[in-house]
Amino acid sequence: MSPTAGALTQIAPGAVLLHGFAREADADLLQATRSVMTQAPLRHWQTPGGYSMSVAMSNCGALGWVSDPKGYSYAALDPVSNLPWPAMPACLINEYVPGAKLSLHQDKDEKDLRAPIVSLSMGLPAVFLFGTPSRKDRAQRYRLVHGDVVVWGGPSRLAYHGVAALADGEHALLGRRRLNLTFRCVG
Ligand code: MD3
Ligand code: FE
Repeated sequence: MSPTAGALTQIAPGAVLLHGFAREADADLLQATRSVMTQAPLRHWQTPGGYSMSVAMSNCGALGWVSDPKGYSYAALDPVSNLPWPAMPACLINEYVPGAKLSLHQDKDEKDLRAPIVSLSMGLPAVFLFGTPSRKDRAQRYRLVHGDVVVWGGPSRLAYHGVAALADGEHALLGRRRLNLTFRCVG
């Protein structure tokens, strides 16, 4: 069972899980997200290691996160269409289909690491892995469900984190997938 909507879980100093915080707004959020994904289609970026990511990504706002064999960056244009990203709500959109995962990593491509990252989960539940700023420390597991919002700041901003391979399932609103939106101060 997930905690009831409105409950808070302190994950670590600077990291708070707001259970079901965005659930009532889900239809509006999905509509806005669909509009972004129509303008800037989801893409499987190539990593510097030469792999194609299982997570599909889109962006909106002034700068969007992209990757190619030369490295990661925040770019003003979608490298595929060469068009600017759709207007705010400024965020990175990740789509997970069953089996898709995101390996343990730190988010440090943003210019001002004092700003927190806010994430919103929609659709199928995910097992979120949350470690510490040291790669060697074992990661804790948290279940993130539809409508959950997490704020990651302060001492948690540089923690290693990832998403375990998505389990198959069917979500009433989103279908067979999970969307994750992250709002970040990048420029
Ligand atoms: C903790 N996305 O896009 S969101 C990512 O569910 C990313 O798609 C995951 O990690 C996803 O980089 C997790 C939660 C999140 C985002 C950024 C963080 C947790 C974080 C930055 C620092 C610490
Ligand atoms: Fe991340």
